[in-house]
Amino acid sequence: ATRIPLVAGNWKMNFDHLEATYFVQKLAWLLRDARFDYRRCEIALMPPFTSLRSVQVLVEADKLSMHYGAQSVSVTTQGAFTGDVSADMLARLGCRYVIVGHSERRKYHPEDDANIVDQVRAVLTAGMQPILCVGESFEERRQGIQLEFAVGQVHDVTRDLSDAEAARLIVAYEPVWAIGTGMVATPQTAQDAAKAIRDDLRETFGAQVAEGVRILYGGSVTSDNAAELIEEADVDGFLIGGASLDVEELSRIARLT
Ligand code: G2H
Repeated sequence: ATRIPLVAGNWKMNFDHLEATYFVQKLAWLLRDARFDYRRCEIALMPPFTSLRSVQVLVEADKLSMHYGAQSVSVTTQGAFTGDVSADMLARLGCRYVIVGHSERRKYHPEDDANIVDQVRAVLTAGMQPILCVGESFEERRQGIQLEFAVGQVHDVTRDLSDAEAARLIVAYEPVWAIGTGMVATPQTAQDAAKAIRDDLRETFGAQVAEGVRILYGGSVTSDNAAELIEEADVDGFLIGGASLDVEELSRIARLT
């Protein structure tokens, strides 16, 4: 299968709507100057909710070949849920992706596996694609159970999906010890996890689905390590936090991917 790599910038709680506008324009200019081929590598930005509309307006007005999405979503469709944003609201803003189950959401908000299953379901129902984040902490790695752990997280959340739903899934393997620490996983570590996840998807959903699902690596990705990580057979791109806040750096990573 030919999987088009995805470079996704997870801005976390950074960039208001004006900063987002500036960033997207600058990124588009940099990539145009570099004659970047968006068909070879897909680019997506995940701004905070408040900046999504600005990104949408710019992408539509300038017909930019970038995609964008949100960092989380409500599991309910509408009603008395103060502070929540529904999947339909995001879909109507033109979002293609929603990050689900990022370790920071699991840590700072009550997002457990049951909630994450419902988020995945909400995203799919609204016609978008979930970027499901999984990955072990240092403790699981120390115990040598990192692969079972990450595979188990994917398996538990996705096992009730239909094959057609699973085909729209994107998985981001983000070992918690590598997030924002500057301690990037080695290419072999990233490949081992991505392969184990793909093998499990193959068992559950068959070869066609498993070969099509993109598995990203996340955790301290920079332009210094992206090129060797993307060489790995089962690493199909990146979910990038810190380095995605520097427009020159993000454009470098996209060109290396
Ligand atoms: C992991 C990653 C982006 P960073 O959270 O999802 O962040 O690249 O800063 O480690």
